[in-house]
Amino acid sequence: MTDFRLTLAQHVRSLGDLAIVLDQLTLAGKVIARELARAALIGQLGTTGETNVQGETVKKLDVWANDVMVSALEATGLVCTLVSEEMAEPLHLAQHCARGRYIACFDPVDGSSNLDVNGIVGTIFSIRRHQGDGNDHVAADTLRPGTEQVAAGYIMYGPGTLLVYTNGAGVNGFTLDPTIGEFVRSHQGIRIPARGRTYSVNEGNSPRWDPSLRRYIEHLRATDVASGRPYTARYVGSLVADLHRTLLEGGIYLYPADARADGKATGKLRLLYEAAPMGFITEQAGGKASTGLERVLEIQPTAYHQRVPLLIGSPEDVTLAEEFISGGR
Ligand code: AFP
Repeated sequence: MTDFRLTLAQHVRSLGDLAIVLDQLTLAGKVIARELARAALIGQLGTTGETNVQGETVKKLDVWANDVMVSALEATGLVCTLVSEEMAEPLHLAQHCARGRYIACFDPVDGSSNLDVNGIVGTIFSIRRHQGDGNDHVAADTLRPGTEQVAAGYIMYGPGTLLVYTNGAGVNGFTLDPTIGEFVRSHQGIRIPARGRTYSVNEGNSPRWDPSLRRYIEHLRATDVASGRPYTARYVGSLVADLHRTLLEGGIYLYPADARADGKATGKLRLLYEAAPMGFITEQAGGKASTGLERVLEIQPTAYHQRVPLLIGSPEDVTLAEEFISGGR
């Protein structure tokens, strides 16, 4: 007998105009998934030869997917400000601000260093209410803490295309069934285990870490059967893939601050469209997201492309990491 499961469109139906925004994001996800699947055949791999505002090499698909996201959100008529990793300044759609109700922050293709090797990448999005009452663009309206998000999610382009989102009422995952073109619920009420057995970090950076963080990772690698150690290391280099595994299986993902002088001293990941949305999703699944010293969702942003250290995952694992970093262990 056919198993009729809930589609994403049905799941968001009661969310009013937010449903329209989420629906357009799913459309963008389908279009991006299709392009990724044939990118090597249509000349879409490789770089544009330019660097973005973060000084990173821009891939052709970064630019292309950014255009898709902008078009999809613009078409809703409900989003008045768009902040993207691929745009130095926010795109302000003044014509939508009178009735524009939302600010969208997104990373169109996160983990894009995986693109040319057919690795897993993702799209991350964060939606907040536009607090302004007119069509003026006020930075203070866009630079708001993650606690004000009304929805956040990611689309993971792996063997299957999976959309995971929260609107503050738990976390659900929907897998794209390409035969019917619908995201169908595959992961209901995702809850992260209180503790895991896996850590996920770019250990190549360890010489530049604070000694407290090196001690924490050494602690995870030490054998202690009673507390489930040693942990196993897993690192894809794509936040979406590494966080998705962490959400389902538990453990911790870290991109800490390190001592480089190239702008990464405060971490690598971007607050508005990486750390804050992933923090919202993880908290909604029962986990924690921290800089090591404070809750990510409570950070007051000061710049659109601000970077923060990120420790995210199972609550007991993140709490232990915080204890090491704050000097309590
Ligand atoms: P890219 O999109 O430039 O590949 O960056 C991906 C990312 O922001 C995040 O998805 C990864 O977890 C992290 O950076 C990987 O960074 P490293 O390559 O420095 O480990």
